[in-house]
Amino acid sequence: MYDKVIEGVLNKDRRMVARAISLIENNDNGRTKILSEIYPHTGNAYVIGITGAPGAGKSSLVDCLLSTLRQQGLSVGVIAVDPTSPFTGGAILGDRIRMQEHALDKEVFIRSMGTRGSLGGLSRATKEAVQVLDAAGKDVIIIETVGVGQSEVDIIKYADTTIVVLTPAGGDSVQTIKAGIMEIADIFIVNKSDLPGADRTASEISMMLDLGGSLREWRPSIVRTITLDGSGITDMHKAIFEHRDFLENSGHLQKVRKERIRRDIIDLIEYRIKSTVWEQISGSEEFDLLTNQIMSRETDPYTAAAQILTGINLDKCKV
Ligand SMILES: Nc1nc2c(ncn2[C@@H]2O[C@H](COP(=O)(O)OP(=O)(O)OP(=O)(O)O)[C@@H](O)[C@H]2O)c(=O)[nH]1
Ligand SMILES: [Mg+2]
Repeated sequence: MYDKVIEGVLNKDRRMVARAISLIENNDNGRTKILSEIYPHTGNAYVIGITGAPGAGKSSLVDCLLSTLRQQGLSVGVIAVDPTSPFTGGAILGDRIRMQEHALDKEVFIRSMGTRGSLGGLSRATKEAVQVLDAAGKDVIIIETVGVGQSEVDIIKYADTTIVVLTPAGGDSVQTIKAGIMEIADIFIVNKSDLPGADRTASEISMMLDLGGSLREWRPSIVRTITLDGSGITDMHKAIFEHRDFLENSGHLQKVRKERIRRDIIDLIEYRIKSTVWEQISGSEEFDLLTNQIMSRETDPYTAAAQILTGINLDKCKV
């Protein structure tokens, strides 16, 4: 069965792409096989991350971007990560309506992913879904995620170009947005620029960049957009490709991708060790006993950890 899925992905069969992502998401037994066999066919897609507060207009911007990318003849995959939704395996209603026109386009694949699965599973599954779309020949992959938790910031680390969407609303949006998210932006979008305060928001971002005295060679672009009438969308598109050119010409793209591979290997090793250890200690009497001994101060967690480790068989995680 897995061979059929793998072949389907490589042949750009949409149903099989969807199937592969579901299997990965559910941590199916075939997950590793699928991912390792498609891996040689990955590395060609350009990944764009788009993040920002709930309702900032991310999906609307993705929809506009889909149009410009399609006009360029590029095939596109979209993964909308919805950390608030336990549902998965299909588009969220709002996004479905917003991107409806593109959903019928065979060169566009839209998928939303919820929080089903374990902690940290969200970023893992999203990262792996990117690999599936990459192997299926998508030229560009867009990850939309609400900029709230650490897990979402982690996902964005897998993007080549990261777009942070802000809105003029409130006036102090720039101050309240999480520092971690500000730092990962390659492009700032001030969406809903039809609302008052857009200029102020844009200049606040600019000031913040000046104050930051950033050592980064790339100064993030600031683009004002109105998705309602498409204003600024061409500029956003241009900014993305300028950033891509910068990454390619400066050698940063290679560097960043290499760093990402190293992190992937470490993540995989950690994951295997953790689950092997967990399998062996959960429900073990020794674990229970030591916990009680720590409670009564007969021993301490440091000694206990060392003692447990001596009994752990790590051979199991090497296969
Ligand atoms: N005035 C105005 N409203 C906009 C603009 N762009 C989007 N909106 C509206 O903002 C609301 C949220 O848009 P979405 O594109 O769903 O925003 P989002 O960031 O994807 O939202 P979540 O995925 O729920 O976090 C919708 O009602 C849009 O119609 C804009 O440029 N101007
Ligand atoms: Mg959205």
